[in-house]
Amino acid sequence: MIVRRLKEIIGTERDKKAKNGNWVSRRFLLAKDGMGFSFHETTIFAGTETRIWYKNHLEAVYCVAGKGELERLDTKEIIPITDGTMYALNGHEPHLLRASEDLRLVCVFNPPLIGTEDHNSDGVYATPEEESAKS
Ligand code: 9YT
Repeated sequence: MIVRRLKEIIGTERDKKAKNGNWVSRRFLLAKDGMGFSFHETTIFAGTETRIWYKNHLEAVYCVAGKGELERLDTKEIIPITDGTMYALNGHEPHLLRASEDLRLVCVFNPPLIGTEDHNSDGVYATPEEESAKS
């Protein structure tokens, strides 16, 4: 059994800050934990817009606090995001994620992240194999 607390993660390698400064991701479970998915708490900072396209992953997101919106780049649909909203990117949908207040999101990825992933200029996370080969 694995038990982890946020205060044990902050400041460690599981505490990943985006290089563009838009978000911080506390990665409670990663590929090396052997669960078959990774599990994160992400804060998207107020006033930011993040381009995302998880072409190599499936992601489910549950908002527990804050306000924002997701704009699908394929359909132009705008989806408001507040406490209690869940969305699942089961079609690898490219999108923009905007926060008007700090958004606190619980996120699950399949395949699991290895831990060092950050978005490239298209908003993509590398495959686990590509990401491992970087270090
Ligand atoms: C919702 C989303 O994908 N935000 C970007 C960070 C990501 N959730 C992560 O790596 O934890």
